[in-house]
Amino acid sequence: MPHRVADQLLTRLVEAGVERIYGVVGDSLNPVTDALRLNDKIKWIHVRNEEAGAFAAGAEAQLTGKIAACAGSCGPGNLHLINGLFDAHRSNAPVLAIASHIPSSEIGTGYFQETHPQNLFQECSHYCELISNPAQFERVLHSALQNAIGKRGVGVVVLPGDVVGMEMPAATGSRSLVTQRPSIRPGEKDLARLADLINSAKKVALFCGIGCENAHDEVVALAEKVKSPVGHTYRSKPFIEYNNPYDVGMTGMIGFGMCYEAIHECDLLLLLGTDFPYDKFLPTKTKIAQIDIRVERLGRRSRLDLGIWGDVRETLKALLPMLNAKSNREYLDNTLRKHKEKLRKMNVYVDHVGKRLPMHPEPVAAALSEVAAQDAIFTADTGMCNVWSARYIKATKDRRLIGSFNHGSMANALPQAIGAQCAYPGRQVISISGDGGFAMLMGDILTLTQLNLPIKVLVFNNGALGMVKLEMETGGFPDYQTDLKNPNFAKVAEAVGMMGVRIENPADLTSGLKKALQHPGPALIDVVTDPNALSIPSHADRSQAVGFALAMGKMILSGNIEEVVDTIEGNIRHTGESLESI
Ligand SMILES: Cc1ncc(C[n+]2csc(CCOP(=O)(O)OP(=O)(O)O)c2C)c(N)n1
Repeated sequence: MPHRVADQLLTRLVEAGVERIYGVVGDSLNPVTDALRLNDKIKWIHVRNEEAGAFAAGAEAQLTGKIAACAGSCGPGNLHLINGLFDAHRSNAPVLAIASHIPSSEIGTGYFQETHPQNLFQECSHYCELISNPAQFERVLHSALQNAIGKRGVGVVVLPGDVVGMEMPAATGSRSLVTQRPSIRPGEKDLARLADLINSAKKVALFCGIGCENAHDEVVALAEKVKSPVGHTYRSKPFIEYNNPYDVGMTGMIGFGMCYEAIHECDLLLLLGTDFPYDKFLPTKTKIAQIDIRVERLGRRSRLDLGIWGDVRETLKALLPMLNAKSNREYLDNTLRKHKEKLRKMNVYVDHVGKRLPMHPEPVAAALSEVAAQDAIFTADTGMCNVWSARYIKATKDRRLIGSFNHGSMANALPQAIGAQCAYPGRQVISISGDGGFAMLMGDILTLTQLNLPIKVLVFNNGALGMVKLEMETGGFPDYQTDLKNPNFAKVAEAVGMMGVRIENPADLTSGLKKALQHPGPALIDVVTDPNALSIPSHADRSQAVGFALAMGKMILSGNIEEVVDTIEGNIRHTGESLESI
């Protein structure tokens, strides 16, 4: 049997540490799938939509830190990868995408299924090249892998079906992929300038991003030494919130707690490994220093007094001995006291409002956090369930939480859970979606039963594209086309061979969730919640209240009085006991 390009592809992927390829088989990919059939070191993970495959690969790469792979057949097959690849790329997840292509002799003729993947994937990759003949294969594949691993993002190889089936020229030997990252420590002068800034400031606040992923202890030590409150982004929540007496929550639209106030009331803000994009939630008058391993991020969100190019952990390790310990805890203690009070008010939605019908989403997330494993992996869809997850799922040392945090795509949670469960077969994996996001790639629940992946899928079934409804209302638009007519998702799950649990009453929450989580196979929990559940941002913006009033006024003028009453009643019900927290 000749050694084909397809066989060599798998050899190289195994060497790179790839354990599986997510995708859908098809025509031009046949030599690859045939090579897979004969290779026991790498598995094919058969998803129902290539987009799910790309999300799954991105999730695997984010969770393991290693390169993951996905593939799509020519034309529409690989085109489906694109949204998941954008997500992986923007999350700095090292992913190799194999975009299979039409026969090389047909390129440029308008052939059946012809697209130009090397153009299409440019924007969502560090490297994207067409392989036109076997002699070119090794170097292009190596470059795609090395770019994905080194620059952290997507590398794409475009492989025509005929080329991938051709015999490889004589073996060229391993190309020694470099996977070990260097640590970047700033120069002494920069460290001294940073130490001076911190030593001369009275009130220092920290705002932590994903760059703090491996720096929990250093961040807490810094906070302890200079008496700083510590805020964090959603993405860095799992790495910063736990075992952290200085934690003050998140800023931004989905934020909570005292983060917004802490970073505005300090006289020096340290941005640690964060590229938090919502600059209107960042201060403009405070002194700001930023540390990031990506130099291009320094200063692009806010004015800077000092930018430091370095790895957060390495920088803090070098910096800590240069700092004078502060003794005045007034700003820190005030902030922590107010934070505790805000958390108490936030929990009103769980303890009191949460007992009412229609069910509110907050007690659902809080109950899930209580019953989920201490090392569970959560994936959260874009939409309101992000708010509930950010606020009520508690971080622990070993829990992980990922979402489409930079790209902001819906329908990410279920396929990301597939990637998580494949990478960690022994861990509890919980996908959290809205009904809109879930339905968007719902076909892939079939993957759970087909591959017997014991994923637990929680759907907030509020019959609405809730986040958009809220955005419309607070933006002054009457909500339009946001209603969803849903089936009983638990019954759908049962029909496809999963356990289905439907929860309509808060009293059944804990038992229903436990039943699903204890089930050894895949399970779906369909939780019916209030479409009018409002989330109050950590820092309320007056224009949103004005927008809401305007939207209601417009709806009254167009005769939709009943809907207005429903919306307002729902929101009053929802915010009733916590209005003072606005
Ligand atoms: C692929 C994609 N399409 C559209 C949007 C815009 N969008 C953001 S949130 C949202 C609604 C989400 O609704 P649902 O999943 O039901 O969750 P809910 O907000 O109701 O909890 C939409 C349409 C998006 N972010 N991604």
